[in-house]
Parts: sequence; structure tokens; C-alpha cells
Amino acid sequence: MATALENSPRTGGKRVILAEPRGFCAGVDRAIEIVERALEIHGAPVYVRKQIVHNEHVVRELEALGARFVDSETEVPDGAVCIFSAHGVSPRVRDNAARRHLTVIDATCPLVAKVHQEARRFARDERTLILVGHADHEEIEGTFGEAPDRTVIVQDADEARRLELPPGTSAAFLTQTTLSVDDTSEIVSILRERFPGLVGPGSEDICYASQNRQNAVKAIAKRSDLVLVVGSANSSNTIRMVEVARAAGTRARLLPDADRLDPAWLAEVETVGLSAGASAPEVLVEQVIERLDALGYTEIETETTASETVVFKLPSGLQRPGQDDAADAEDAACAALLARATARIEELLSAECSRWGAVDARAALPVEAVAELVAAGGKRLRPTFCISGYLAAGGDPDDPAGQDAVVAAAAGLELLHAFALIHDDVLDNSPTRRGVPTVHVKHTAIHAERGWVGEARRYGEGMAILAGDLAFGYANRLTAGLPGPAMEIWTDLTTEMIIGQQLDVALAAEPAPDPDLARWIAVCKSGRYTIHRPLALGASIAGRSDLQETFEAYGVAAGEAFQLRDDLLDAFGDSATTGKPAGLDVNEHRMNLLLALAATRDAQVGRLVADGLEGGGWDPTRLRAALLASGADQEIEERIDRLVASARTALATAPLTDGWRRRLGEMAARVAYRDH
Ligand code: 0O3
Ligand code: SF4
Repeated sequence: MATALENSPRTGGKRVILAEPRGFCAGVDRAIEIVERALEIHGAPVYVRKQIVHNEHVVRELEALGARFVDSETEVPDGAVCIFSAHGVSPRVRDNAARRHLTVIDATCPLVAKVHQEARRFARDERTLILVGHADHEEIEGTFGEAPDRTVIVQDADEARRLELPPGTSAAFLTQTTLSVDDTSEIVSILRERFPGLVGPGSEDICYASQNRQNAVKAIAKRSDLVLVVGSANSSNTIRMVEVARAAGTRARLLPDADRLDPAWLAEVETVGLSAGASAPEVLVEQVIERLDALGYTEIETETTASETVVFKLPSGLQRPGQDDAADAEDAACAALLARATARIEELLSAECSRWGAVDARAALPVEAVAELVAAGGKRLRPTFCISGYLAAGGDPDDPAGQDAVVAAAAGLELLHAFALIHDDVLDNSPTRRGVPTVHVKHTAIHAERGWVGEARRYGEGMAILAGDLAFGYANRLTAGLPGPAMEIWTDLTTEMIIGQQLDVALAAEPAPDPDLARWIAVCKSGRYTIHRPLALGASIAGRSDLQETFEAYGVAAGEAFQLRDDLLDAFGDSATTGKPAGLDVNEHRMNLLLALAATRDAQVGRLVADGLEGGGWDPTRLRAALLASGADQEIEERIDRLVASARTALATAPLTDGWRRRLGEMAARVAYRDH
């Protein structure tokens, strides 16, 4: 973003100090590009709800290209294209748009979307949400709309001091992304003092761009007689930058564009500090520099306090042809290999169904049970990691032998997982999986309905044990031809998974809180079985043993985050989204990592766990309430954030392409922050 002017410093006159970083952030860049791409793809007009970003020049330029800006989605003609601005919208707006059959393109900045996700989480945990921000700002209107009945808005320190909540309220706070870092920290301290037990977001809501621009303005303010911040009057982050300069003791003014620079402001000003808000185009800064130059400010210097590399991907379907060819090619290669793995499973199971069905319809029942489970969906995480390991390691997507091996390994992993799930559902006594009855429950019901002899439950469980056994056998059959080093990984993986299950069962029988053992189980079952070993398997098929250490560090961290998310979803998730009943671990006395950590850190949770052990069972409702009151969910969210960061660190210096480093980083975040 360097201008010709700043690259050619001149000396002799009065001075301009340019702040760096300044101007467009990644969210604004993305939002503007979304409108441009939508116009190219759909043709004019496309409708934009509110200003796409708070800058009058940006809006005018997009209007000239054919964008129509409206105040409400209700003004958009039925069925037309409607873009939501970078500031985000409430669920009500999305509903209105759906009712009008609008083709919605969402330009909400991913960092604003993260705050919405946190609001939904706190609402789900039945907390009162204290939303720190400006009530009349679109971003706050959108976030507030996630949980209007349980959200209060606090705009400044005075309101934080005056806020009253009923005693015993379990509260959480979130903030607008563009607030002043210093003011917000004061407001949050007041809230924390007033409401002990208050929890906050897993990671800072004030975004990197707001923080960087405020720091840069502070730095130039110290050396300037006047600070000018280019941007529009309705831009929150820009106004905050003006306030930050003033708080540093320097005169400061908002400057919408060069024409509005009043020379009278410059009386007795030797040094002008110059920056721009996150929504101000660089061309406006260049025009201000030219104007200042004409007024005698001919010496230009840049003060850099941070460098920014953040780029957000465009929504799918909007990428420019050739813009992300490498990522598209990787996506296509992954998808093609995954499709082949699925086809391999279907081929095998359908041949087996015919073979055993010909003997007797009943002989095919366990094979059908496996096929139904595979067909019911699932995330295909293990095959995806295996194929990713292969491609990230440079495995040639066109080498037929390598391809065959990785497809077999990926298919084997999915069948191994089917085996684990079918047996796990018996162990957990789980009624549903992937939204449908589990194998043992389905066959127990069939037995009961038909009035067959013997115990229905034993029949159902017997069927599930045999279906699982078959899946395990098929998985081993598929992987039987793997090369030696890959076979060693396969053997380790299958054994670790079963031992992990065994320890899970043992801890359910004597559920003393033991976070170290619970963590070991999580590492074994999720870190290694789900992520590390599948990646290593793929890399090994590609002939790369040097990636094992990286994949171990990455997989163990991302896997623990995955398991912790699983525990959170189990305890507090919505069964309509997860496809399995909520609270199963608590109901079945599974001492998972969440419970083990909470029981050792919080006296009330510890007491309930201990009482349950003595009294013959846990009380799931009270235990869940105590978990929420202890803030364990919040602590776990923070731990998940740290684990995702560690997984990314493990990739940072690994011998991988930048594309794969980014991709694997995104995969770690996806497994850690999933909602099902
Ligand atoms: O939120 P703000 O008024 O600062 O919005 P701008 O000026 O359009 O800048 C982009 C920031 C944003 C979309 C919210 O984080
Ligand atoms: Fe996103 Fe921050 Fe830019 Fe707002 S200011 S659009 S949150 S990057």
C-alpha cells in the first residue's frame, strides 16, 4: 500500500508523518471485492444492504458500477441479489431475506462473524450478554439481534458503573470490533469488578486492524502537532483513531477528503501526522498528501509499527478465475480422491451385501448396517486428513499407484471409524447417530416389534457387535496392500484407538477426575487416531518420513481441540445439530476432559462428581448447571484457542508449501470450532 510519495522522502520543509498500517483492512478489502465480483457475475443492479463499508467515496464508486444501496432488505425486489455489509446482520435480517427469496451474498467480515458465534454460544449457555459498543451502530444491532432477550448494551464506563443485573446472574461480555482498546479495557475492568465470574470472548473481539491502526496513531501523535485521520464521520474505527490521538495529547481531526482540509487548522503546525481509517481508500490519503505538499509540508516520513499480512478468502463462487488456482487445484484433488475412497467403500459393501444376501437375507444384515451408517453422512475427517497428508507431502495426484494406496487408506480409515462408532454406541448406550437410530437400537426395536424369542436388547447389541467386527475386517482388507512403513502406522492407529476406548470405559466405571489420563485419552482417540496418524499415513504413502514430527505436533494439538469441542457439544450442544443426544457423556458417567478439568478446578463440580460416585449416579441437570456456573466452558474455549494456535505454530516452519500451511491451519480451526 506504499504510495509513490512516501517512497520518495523529501527534506527541507514542514513535515508529514504517515502512519503504517493505515487504511483498508482485510475485511474491507474483501467486502468491496465481493460487491465488484457480484456485479461482474450477476450484472447490475445488485443491492447492498446499508453502506458496504462506512465510506462515502467507496459507496459512490460502487454506485457508479451499478450497486444500489438500500437501508433495509425489505426494499430489495423479490428474488434479487442482496449483499449484506461488512458490519454483519441479525438473524431477523437473514429471515426477511429468505422470505423474499433474495440471493444473499454475505460480506460480513469473518472477525465480526466470530463475535456473532460467541454471542450464540453465550446465549446457548443461558448467560446474560453484556455487549460493549455503540447501540446505534450496525455492527452492534447485528450482534444484539443474536440474543435480544438476554443482551444489554453498555456504551461507556458510566453505563458499566450503572448497570444492574439480578444477583446470581451468570454473565458474559463481548465487544464491538472497532472500539478503543484503552477505553474498552477500562469498561471491562469495571464490569469484572462489579460482576465476579464474568466471562469474556475466547480471544479479543477488538480486531487486529483496529488495534494496529490505534497503535500506529499513538506513535505518530507523540511526534506531531496535529493528527489528521482520513475517513467518514460514520466510521466507528476512524473516529476511535481520532480519539486515540487526542488522548495522547495531540490535536486531531477527522478528514473525509482533501477538499475538506481547512488551512486554518495548520496554523503553527510544523508536523502533521496522517493516517486513515479501515474503510478509507488509499487514494484519499494520496490526495491529502498532495494538498499538504502544496501548503508547504514537503518532507514525508513513514512510521511503521506493525506489518499486516491478513487476507480473507472471498465466499465460494465469487473467486476470480485464476485468483486462487493453487487452492482450487488442491480442493479439486482432495475432493476427487475422497470421492474415489467413498466409491471404493460402496463397491466393497455392495459386493458383500450381494454375496451374503444370496446365502440368506439375514446374513447381509450387518453389512447393510455398516453401509447405512456410512451413507448417513459424517464428516469424513480421517480420510480427509489422510488425503491431505498425501497431497501436502507432495504426493502426485496423477501417480496411479500412489493414488490407489491413498484411496485404499482413506477408505480403510472411514470403515475403521464405522467400526469404532457402532461399538461405541453400544458402549455408550447411545440411541441416535448421524440423526438416525444406532445399529443396536434399530435391531433391538425390530426384535421387540416382531416378538422374537430371547432378549431384544441382547439381539440388538449382538447385531451391532457383529456389524462393527465386519467393518473392522473390511478396513483391514482395504489396507492390506499398504507399503511397510504405512502399514506400521495403520497398526499403531488401530491399536491406539481401541486402547483409548478401553480407558474411556475404565474411567466411566471408576470416574475419579484425572485430567492427565483424560487428556491422554483425548490425545490417543482424537489427536492421534483422527488427525496425526491419518496425516502421517498419507505422508508415508507419498514417501515422506520427514513430516512425521510436524504432523505429530499439529495433530496432537488440533486433536485435543477437536476432542474438547466434542465434549462441549456433548454437554451443551443442540442435538438437532449434532445428530446425537446432548449430555450423553454426563448421563453415561464418562469422565471426559471437560469434566475432569472442571472437577479438579471447581469445588462445586468436584462435589457433584464425588457425590454421584457415592450415591450411585451423577445428576446430569445439576452437573451441567454447575459446569456452566464454574466457567469451565469458557476455560475450555480459551484452551481450544491456544491449541489451535499451537497447531498453527507446528506448521509455521515445516517443509510444506504456503498453500498447505494455510490449508492445514484452516482445517485445525474447522475441527476446533465446528458446531456438530
Ligand atoms: O465499524 P466501522 O464503523 O468502523 O466500519 P467501517 O468504517 O466500515 O470499517 C470497517 C469495519 C467493520 C466492517 C466493522 O468491523
Ligand atoms: Fe474486519 Fe476488523 Fe476490518 Fe472490521 S475493522 S472489517 S473486524 S478486519
